[in-house]
Amino acid sequence: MEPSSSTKGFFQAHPTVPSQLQEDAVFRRIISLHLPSPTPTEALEDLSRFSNLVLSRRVLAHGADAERNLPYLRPLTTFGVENKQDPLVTSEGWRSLQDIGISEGIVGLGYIFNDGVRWNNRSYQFIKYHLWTGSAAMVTCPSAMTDGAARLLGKYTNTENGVIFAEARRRLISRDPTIAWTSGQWMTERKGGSDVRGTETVAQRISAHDQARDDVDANGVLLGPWKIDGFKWFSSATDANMTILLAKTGPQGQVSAFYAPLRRKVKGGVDGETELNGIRIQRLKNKLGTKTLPTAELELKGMRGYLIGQEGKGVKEISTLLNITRVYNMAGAVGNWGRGLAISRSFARVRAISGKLLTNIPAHVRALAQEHVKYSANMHLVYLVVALLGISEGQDSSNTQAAQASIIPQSNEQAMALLRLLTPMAKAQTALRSIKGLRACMENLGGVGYLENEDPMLNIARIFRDTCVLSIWEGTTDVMADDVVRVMKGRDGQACSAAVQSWVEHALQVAIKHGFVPEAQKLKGLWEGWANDTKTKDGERLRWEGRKYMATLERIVCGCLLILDATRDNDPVSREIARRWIQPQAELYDSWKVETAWDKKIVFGGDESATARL
Ligand code: MFK
Repeated sequence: MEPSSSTKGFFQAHPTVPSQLQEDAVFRRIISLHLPSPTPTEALEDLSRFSNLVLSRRVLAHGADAERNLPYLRPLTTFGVENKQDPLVTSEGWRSLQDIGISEGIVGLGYIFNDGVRWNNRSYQFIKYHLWTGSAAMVTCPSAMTDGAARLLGKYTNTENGVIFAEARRRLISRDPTIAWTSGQWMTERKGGSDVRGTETVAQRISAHDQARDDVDANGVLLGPWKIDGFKWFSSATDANMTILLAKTGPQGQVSAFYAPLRRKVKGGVDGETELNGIRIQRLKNKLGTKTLPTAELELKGMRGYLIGQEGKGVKEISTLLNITRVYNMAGAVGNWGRGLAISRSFARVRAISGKLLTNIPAHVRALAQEHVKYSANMHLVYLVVALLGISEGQDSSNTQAAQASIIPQSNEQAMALLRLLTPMAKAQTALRSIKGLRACMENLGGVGYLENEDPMLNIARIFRDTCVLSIWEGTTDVMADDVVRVMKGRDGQACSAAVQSWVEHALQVAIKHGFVPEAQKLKGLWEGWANDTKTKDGERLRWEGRKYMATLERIVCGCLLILDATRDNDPVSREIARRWIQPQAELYDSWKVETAWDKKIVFGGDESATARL
């Protein structure tokens, strides 16, 4: 829509956020790196369609509806009796976005193996997810837990209750919204979120005699032989079909993991009537962001479920799920940030100050360029972790440019070691950086950025609010630092260090061969310090400085990734980004005007209209 004549001096046109597939140079490089080379046409067509869909009026209207009509509870029936049937109300927009995510395969794509093309499904899934997250009004949270639950249950489909787990998994990964399920992940209790050993919820095995034949879930499947009582304090996605939860078992009160459907058939009910499976929603949380997401306090009284894996191994079991939700967390962070930057670029192309477009104001472009360097580094980090996750599940990245460029490690052992170490670091760093980055994006739009816009296309404030949670849930920054230290000081610490060392050394050889000599020296020094400290300092000391060690590891790994990417084709902008990331404090240019010209190329790439005055 054209602005009115009174605003014309400030805005030369209405800002229109372009498809990130066309316009986000970093995203395009990630696609070319991590999808098979040459990029399959079917993938490009799907991404092209989807990149337009996520910015369509229909999808944005669903998001706006979900924000306007927040979930609420109706705990009592008309006659004041507890409403066990349908106490939670969600919006049309929320449910529609959930269905779109399901049918687009936001979870399912990770599990569908293509015949013919060798393909890392995880890479493709998360590339699509990058486009989705800024438009999805947080249905990505249940998607993350659904994916993690599918992976966990998939490990146990050949066990005693395997048929039940297999059926749940089939629904969790389905792309048909009429049969697909979502899952919750209930760990956090009043005693604390990070320390799950303090779990107070208890599960007791009931005798076969006490299991009535008509104790069945909403689909007629027998309810599990464990009765679970307790209280869950922060339970996201209370509208899910099932959950994975932790509860203590046995005389020693060891933490075990359970599967439980959320609904069961009402005994004697008519027409297949169902109710919650021993769950009372005490209240919904009132949060800074993620408002569309029904996060609740739940009282569990006689909830019925099935044990997953070995009794007492609940933390280990649920870590399968956690490691996947942490990948969603990091991909969500760079996805939201990428949307914020796309909005910032589109705004700069139309906003004029004293007759000059923001694209021609060096200070503005400089700040944008600094953000683009960090975004680029974090994108490479996230999509390495994503590829490693796929490899850990038996998928194949060997026919990608990432493999040719030695971004993908040579051996599986090396890949597993990198995955274990980089997951917590990447989760923590991308969350912190994207929160800061989106704050800067709000500022890029001036007052408009601070508005809770009715125009959902430009609502960076909403994206910022939703991003703030990413450094908190799924383990805070300190918990992630603690996890990194556990890995380095644990039984596999030495093997892990050796795996990272050989990956870094190879990257440094490539760097020197391609003229990144000072950068290679800098990274070498950082790596030697990191490796030496993590070997010689004790765990307690390392934990005290945990954030510093994560930031240094990020600098090293992202530096290597940016170099390995840039040397593929010697793209000048990519080389520049690598130099800036590795030596952020260095004086790299002869004059500020030269620096300004590079800033513009980093932000606007080959966009002729924006870079015309270089
Ligand atoms: C955009 C979308 C994003 C996602 C949305 C999700 C919605 C989120 C809702 C939530 O917030 S859910 C709750 C989030 N809570 C956490 O993330 C918990 C944070 N705390 C931790 O991660 C702690 O490190 C942990 C609870 C795991 C520590 O517990 P313990 O009991 O001290 O664990 P311990 O003894 O170190 O490890 C037990 C076993 O698990 C060990 O294996 P072994 O028995 O073989 O020795 C560990 O190696 C293994 N383990 C622990 N963490 C692991 C792991 N294995 C692999 N990966 C890990 N991350």
